Amino acid sequence: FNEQTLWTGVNASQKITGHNNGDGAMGDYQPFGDVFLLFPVASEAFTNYGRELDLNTAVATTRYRMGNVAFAREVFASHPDRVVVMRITADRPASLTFEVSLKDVQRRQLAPVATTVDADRHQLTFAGRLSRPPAVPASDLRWNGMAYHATLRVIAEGGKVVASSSGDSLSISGADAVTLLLAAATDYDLNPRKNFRGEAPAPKVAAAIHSAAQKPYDRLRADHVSDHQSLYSRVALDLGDHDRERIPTHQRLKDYKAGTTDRSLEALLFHYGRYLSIASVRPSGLPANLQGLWNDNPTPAWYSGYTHNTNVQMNNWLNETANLPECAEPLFDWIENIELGTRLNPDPRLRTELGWVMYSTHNPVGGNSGWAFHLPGSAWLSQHFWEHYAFGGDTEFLRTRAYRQLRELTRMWDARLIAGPGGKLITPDGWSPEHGPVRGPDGKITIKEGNRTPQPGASYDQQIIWDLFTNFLEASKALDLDADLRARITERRAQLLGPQIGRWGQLQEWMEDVDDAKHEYRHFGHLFALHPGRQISPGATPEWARAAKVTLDARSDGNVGWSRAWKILFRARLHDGEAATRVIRTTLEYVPANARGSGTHANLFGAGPPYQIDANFGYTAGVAELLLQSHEQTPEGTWILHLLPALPKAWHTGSIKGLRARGGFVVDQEWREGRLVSAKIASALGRPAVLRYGAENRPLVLAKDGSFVFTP
Ligand code: FUC
Repeated sequence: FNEQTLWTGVNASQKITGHNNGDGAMGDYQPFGDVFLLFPVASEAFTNYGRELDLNTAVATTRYRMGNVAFAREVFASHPDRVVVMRITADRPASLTFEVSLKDVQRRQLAPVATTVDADRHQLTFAGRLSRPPAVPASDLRWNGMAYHATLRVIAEGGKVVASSSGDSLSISGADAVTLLLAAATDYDLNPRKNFRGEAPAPKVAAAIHSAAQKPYDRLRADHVSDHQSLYSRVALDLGDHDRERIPTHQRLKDYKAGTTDRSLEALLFHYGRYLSIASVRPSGLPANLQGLWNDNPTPAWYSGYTHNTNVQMNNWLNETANLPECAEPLFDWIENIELGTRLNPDPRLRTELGWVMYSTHNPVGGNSGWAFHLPGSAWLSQHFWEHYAFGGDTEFLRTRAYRQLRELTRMWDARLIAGPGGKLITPDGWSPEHGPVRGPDGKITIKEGNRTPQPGASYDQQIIWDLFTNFLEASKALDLDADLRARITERRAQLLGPQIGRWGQLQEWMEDVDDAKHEYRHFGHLFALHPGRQISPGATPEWARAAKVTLDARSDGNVGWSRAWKILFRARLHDGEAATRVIRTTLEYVPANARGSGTHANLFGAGPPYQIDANFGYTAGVAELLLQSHEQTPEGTWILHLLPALPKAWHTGSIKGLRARGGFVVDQEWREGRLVSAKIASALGRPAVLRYGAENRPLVLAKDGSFVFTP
């Protein structure tokens, strides 16, 4: 169970070293423990077995029959009550007899952590502190002693609960119904100044168990459902094909792979991304890591941490468009924490006079893997601050948090730029994740994965800097600040080396025309300007857009999960619903449990490989982008709300409610036979907009909280 978080810990002033696959020791996001339910050996066969997760309620249910008794279990993780709740019921009285145990899964303590039994309160508890193995010197602060605590309370209706003979579990016999409450916590705090230590976990756990135990099960469930629905119900997508919804998901995935049409499965995966974000990211917590918060592996891939050259960003795109701005908030705390952590870090590469810089990967305790210094990473992350303002219009957020990032990073990049070919401004030592050109002894250039030789004027850097400058210019205008700097940056932006079209019609990844049309690679640093940037669009820069298409066409519709999701977004921005449809089909390629491959597992987790959640979040963002876009502006800076910009032909009839657009709008759309029937636009801010549908552009002026129904 990962309701609460646990890391083995890296001190703020340390960096961790290692390779891509975590060894479980250093700053990984870790599984916490296990709950075991041990039932007597079945005397009769199970029948009618089924499991489901209801995305509308965020409750998971298991049902089965044994003999003439029907059993059911419901499980949910309650955000308002800070507990994981399981309710076990049977349709005949006194049918529940089982043993429950709770086990620590950490192995990095000096002494094993035992579970204690409180037979009076029907409670199991373990508490530990991660400590330093004898072989590790005291100076090694990576073993920073995080404290953790978990308690499971058994509430039985009818029957008896006693400590079992094994001494570390509870035995329930002859109960009518049982509710299990599980609370877990650590003393983690996202604060490098406090060495990531905060309140002790035991009182937090005791308080959560105590208050949850006062509530009847139905109340716990209702509070959980209403909390979930307050976020989940904002958006609704209907693409038809409802008759397939009765078929088990793994079967639908198999049928889909065999070529069956299942638009409702495509819609389900969209909703699942929203569900996952709601279930894993809430204000004052952490942003979703590479596995969301569902890593169950003590040696997780890439430390179950945060990679900032695509993955963290992809985890967050849906939060703005798919109407979950609350779920975007932890990212800002997280970015500010990395910034602070880099200032406390003695690593000389992290010293800057202006702005701040970072590595490509971080863990939640201030460590970085030391892998791939990532100069434009902070500028890319600052885009999220801008977007949060662009969508939500919170001027206070812009003034107090976003603007500082945009301004300081703009000043940093302004100072770093040098004159390149033709007097254009270029970055002196760029990179395109995660590969680069190498010149062999014969003078021949090949693109080598992992190569990080600095590349002046790399498109990735150039495009991120353009985006940063643009966001700064708009923010400073909105706040009416720094007119002089704005004038300077306006000029500097115009002098930046822009996207270049190469010898095979492609958008160049590097300043020199060295792209290899046969190099099928997962990263697209050079398409940043198409998405999530806004420098390239089919309407405003048709030649660059054509070149971006050539680049995309040269790579497959497949590759790792997150790469597929990004391709949906690129195709959406190119207004190409048909190409996006091809990528959607590859995204939903079924990957059986424990098989390695890219696509979707039976529980709908994106298979990286291995399982990586950016594929899920990116897919949801991609579907939203196919149906509504708002990143383009008029020359006066008014956002253009582009209705159904890339509707796939296969989704000929449907509706979507509740997507957000920049400028503080929420848009509902309904279409039939591929044509928009009507769109309702609601304005939260009363700002002007332009409505675009096909070739039609019409200005829209709405009062604050006003709305308008558009029929083409
Ligand atoms: C980047 C990607 C990998 C993986 C890792 C977590 O390094 O290139 O595919 O997603 O992050």
